[in-house]
Amino acid sequence: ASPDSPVARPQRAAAADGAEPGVDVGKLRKEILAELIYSVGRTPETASTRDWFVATAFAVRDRIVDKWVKDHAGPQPQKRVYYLSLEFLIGRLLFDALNNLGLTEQVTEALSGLGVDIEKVRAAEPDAALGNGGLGRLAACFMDSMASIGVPAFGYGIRYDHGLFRQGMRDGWQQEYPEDWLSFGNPWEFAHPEIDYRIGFGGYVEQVMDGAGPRHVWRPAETVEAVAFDTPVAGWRGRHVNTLRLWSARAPDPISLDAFNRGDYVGALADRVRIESISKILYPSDETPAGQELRLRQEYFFASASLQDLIHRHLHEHGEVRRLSDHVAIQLNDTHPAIAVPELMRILIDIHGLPWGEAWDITVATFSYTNHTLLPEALESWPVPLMERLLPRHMQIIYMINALELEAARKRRPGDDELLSTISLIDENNGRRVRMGVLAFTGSHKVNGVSALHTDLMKKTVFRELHALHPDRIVNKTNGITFRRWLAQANPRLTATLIEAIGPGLLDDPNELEKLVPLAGDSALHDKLAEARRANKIDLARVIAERNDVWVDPDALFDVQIKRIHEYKRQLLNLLETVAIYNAMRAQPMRAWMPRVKIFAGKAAASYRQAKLTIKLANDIARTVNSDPTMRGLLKVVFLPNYNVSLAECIIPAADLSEQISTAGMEASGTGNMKLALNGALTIGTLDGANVEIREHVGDDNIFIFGLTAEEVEARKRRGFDARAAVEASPMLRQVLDSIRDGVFSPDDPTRYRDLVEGLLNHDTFLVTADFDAYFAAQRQVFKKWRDRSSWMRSSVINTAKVGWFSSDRTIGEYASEIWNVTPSVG
Ligand code: T68
Repeated sequence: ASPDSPVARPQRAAAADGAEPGVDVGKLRKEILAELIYSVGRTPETASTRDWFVATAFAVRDRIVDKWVKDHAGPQPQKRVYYLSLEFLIGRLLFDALNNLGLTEQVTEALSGLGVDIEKVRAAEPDAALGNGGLGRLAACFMDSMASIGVPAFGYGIRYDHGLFRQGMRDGWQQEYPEDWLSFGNPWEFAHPEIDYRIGFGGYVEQVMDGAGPRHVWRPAETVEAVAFDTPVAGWRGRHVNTLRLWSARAPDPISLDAFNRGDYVGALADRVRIESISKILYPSDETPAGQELRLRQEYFFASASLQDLIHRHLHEHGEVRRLSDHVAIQLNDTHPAIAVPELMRILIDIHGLPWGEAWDITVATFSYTNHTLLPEALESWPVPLMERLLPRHMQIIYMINALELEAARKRRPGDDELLSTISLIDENNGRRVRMGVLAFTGSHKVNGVSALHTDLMKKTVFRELHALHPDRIVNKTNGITFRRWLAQANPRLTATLIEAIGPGLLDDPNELEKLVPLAGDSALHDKLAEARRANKIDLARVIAERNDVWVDPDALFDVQIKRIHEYKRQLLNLLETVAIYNAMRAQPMRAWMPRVKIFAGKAAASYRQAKLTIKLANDIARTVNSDPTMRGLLKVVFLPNYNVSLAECIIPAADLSEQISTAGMEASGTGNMKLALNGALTIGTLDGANVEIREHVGDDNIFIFGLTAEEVEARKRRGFDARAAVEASPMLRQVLDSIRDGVFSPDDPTRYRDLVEGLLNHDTFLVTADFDAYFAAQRQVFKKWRDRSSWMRSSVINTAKVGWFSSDRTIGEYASEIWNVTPSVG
């Protein structure tokens, strides 16, 4: 089966969108038809599903544009927010737009009148995957929320020709294939070849004298043009429309005619290919440093284009740069755009002639920075020689910032050399590198973590010294998700049931979900919810059958772990429990086992061997278990290939159990945990990231918490953790590891997992063995509850009812008031 085959979708709930009554279906039908003929150049007789998609998208886009143009006309009375992110994991946009404009019903009807099934049209849209995982998806949710609550904003990023790779499986091993979302064009975007900025690289810095004294001039050796592509982002009920502006790299000279005329046709294009490679491909690095020049070029390319663009707009509206921070707030999504800090300094000083002190005050007042990880290997740093070669003026500015900051710190804590070396922008321990985290921190007035625990750990670990020097700088902004996509669009059946129970107010205000609490024990509601969920599970079962050729029982418990594959996320722990259950079921086949399906999905970074081996192990276990007749279908294991936003929208509404089992202290927040809880799955998880706050909201009885806490993890590691002793103490774990090591799941290559098991015993960095028994016990609690249908359903309702707080509208509201100092115009 093709990994991109359409996902079956149910009928939508009436009024589950921002319905604008009075939109004439006949008129819409005419508009779609006109787009098909005049913009796509097809007739209904010759149109493919893709052509219909493009025609529909154009018709919908037209309705957004009027408002968009109005929202961008003239100076903004409000401060504008610029969200700089190297990733926007937006997924498909058609239903986003339809839902927010309240056109879902009408467009469904209009298309149906033309003999076209909207679900097929929906599936014809490529899934825009300009991001790796949570960080990129968060940026997409934030764009929706900023438009919905009325924060005037631009998202700035890169228009990669190829997004995150498509994941295929060959013999159970992950294969990466290029992704090609633009191959048929993109009806949502407006190309603006006239909006183009020059981005320099390399060269040298000169000091020149002008009227005001000495000035630095950077003479780059090479120039790249950044060209704008704009996508309008319409918020809820179309009240506000923002812009996602993505930059594409263009060579100033399209071809070398000299080379061409010499007959060197490849050489004639070589420069262009090299220069334009900047926006060719998304870096497939989830929390592993790319360590490559191209990545640094991407970062500077988009940071510089975005700053030039926003300053141009600011000057046009306000005439001078001195009051930039009154009108502009720039959010750095992780350190990837942190080079914007010295870039703004360069622009203010070298181009606008401001003195250093004033430029620095403006810079710090304008920037703020979000940290998404504490993992030391994921903290970005660049070799000084590389920076000096590529960005010589920026390196001078970085040295200057460093000197002034260290000087200030020395005055406050004389003699504390330890302090100076930890807060220095230059890491001297690893062959001189620029620490981008320190640069982002130093250049920002606010720095935020993404969950309460993560923020707390930031203060105690990576930013301990900087926090001591700037105690008001670090703040928490617990992540959120847009309920419009993750409830209303992804799960129309649940949404319709909820609206029937508590009214449509929940669409505008997620806190209204609390109205479910008094109904949590209502058996009639349970029946309706169970029916909706069963239908979602049948839809997912069909997708599993199609993609994996495995049939799963929709009445089984669907136990779901969907996220990037990473050792700290501990897919391995889940697999070990799977094997333990498999062993137990084989040993006692006649016990009354509850049917369960273990569902995994996620991509591994192409260079991450251990993660790719985990995928292979999952597939090996799946093959063994699924083909074992003694299982009688009571246990099924599935690894769904090519996890992306669209697949998530299909899995999440069908999940019963949500696996959030990272080693405590390592998952900054998680956002899948929120999506699954919202859709009524119960969480089994550690006290990590936002799980901690989810527990506070849903209550202890409605979540399965197990394992070491972040503090205990730290203490264990300090003491030196002995995995062998842990395994000796757990006969079950021993048996599980023996069977994997001895080739029970890899008879074709019995030694395949020997190193994996030995590695676990020698250095269990992520404390898998330490948490195994507790996890196994928690899984037994899950089944105890699952047997008691009404208790399970009650907890499920409470989960949905209590997670309204995790709406990204709430998160954005907090950024607006506590970081950006802007007042949302809606809500
Ligand atoms: C995620 N980070 C966190 N990083 O892991 C997750 N990294 O806990 C959190 O919920 C989410 O951010 C949103 O805050 C990432 O997704 C990356 O994708 C990434 C990409 C490039 C380089 C480093």
